[in-house]
Amino acid sequence: MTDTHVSDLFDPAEWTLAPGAGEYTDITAHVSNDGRIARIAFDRPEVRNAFRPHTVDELYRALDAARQDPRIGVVLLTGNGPSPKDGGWAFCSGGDQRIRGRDGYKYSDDESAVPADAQARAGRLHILEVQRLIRFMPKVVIAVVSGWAAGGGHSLHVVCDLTIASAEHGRFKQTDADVGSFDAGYGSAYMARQTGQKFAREVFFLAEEYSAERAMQAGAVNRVVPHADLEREAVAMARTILTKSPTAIRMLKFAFNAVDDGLVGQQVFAGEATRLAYGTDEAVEGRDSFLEKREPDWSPYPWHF
Ligand code: S0N
Repeated sequence: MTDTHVSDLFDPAEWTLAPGAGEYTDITAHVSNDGRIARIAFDRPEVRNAFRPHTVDELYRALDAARQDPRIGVVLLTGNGPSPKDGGWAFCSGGDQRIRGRDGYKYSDDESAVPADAQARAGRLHILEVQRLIRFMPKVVIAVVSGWAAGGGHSLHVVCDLTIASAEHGRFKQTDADVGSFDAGYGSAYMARQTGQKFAREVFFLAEEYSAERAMQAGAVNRVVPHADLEREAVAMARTILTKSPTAIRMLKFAFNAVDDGLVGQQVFAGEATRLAYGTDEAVEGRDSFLEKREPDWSPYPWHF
């Protein structure tokens, strides 16, 4: 696909190719012209944007690049479309079932394309590493659900901070139990925290399709908008978030996470607290007293109540 024909919803005037994105085959990665929003999209519309390990490798790299870019505050995760085969739209339909083996997913459906050093990376379920990257990056990740969110694609939208969905094409279905697969982590247990146990169990146990409107009623989707406006509305949400304090947003994200993330959640939140503390005169005195080989003078710093 050329850069000007990424997806029917993609506005080429808004975006430039992200650094290194020209090498990607399974995703597209762009940055808004002002450098503050990343748009990362599954680009396998002919299979409803199912991911193979190679897709996941690229997705991880693109997300990590966005994480490390200090200008970027919001990431839009979406699926390009429509399918050239039948016009269908998808956010993501999860793991590519054609290459699923007994110990995970094969690197590629084309064995001749597998690089020698990729053998050790085959047979993995490393979409979970992507889930953790989304969860722990100190930026807001918005799932922009342009069509089907199914299986592992359903789980990805669950783990994103916010979800905006197409009114006409946004469709949700958790097919894990249909295909002998199960996301027993964020995809299910965290979904139950969002929607309540009964709805989450119904979604997994019955594996029935449900609409974007129903997902919003259940608390799993933030906004449902006309399909043609989906990316424009997602960018507008991102622009609103970008008017806020970056430190406040990152502390809030990690505070929302902490209650469900156990000691890892506490560690992430505490790391941010330590970083803030390093900026105080009190912490600087601790460092300087060590370097100057003297006792610290804490007298200017009261025991606040
Ligand atoms: C998405 C569905 C509901 C769309 O139905 P629709 O619109 O009728 O289209 P189809 O005709 O079915 O599909 C069009 C073409 O796309 C191919 N295709 C669709 N999905 C996949 C897929 N996942 N893998 C491979 N191909 C796919 C179709 O075959 C068809 O191709 P052609 O035209 O050649 O016939 C419907 O397609 C559907 O139900 N898809 C399957 C959804 C699914 O079961 N996904 C896998 C679920 N499991 C996972 O994702 C596990 C992922 C994982 O790694 C994991 C592991 C451990 C812990 C957590 C996870 C996790 O993240 O979940």
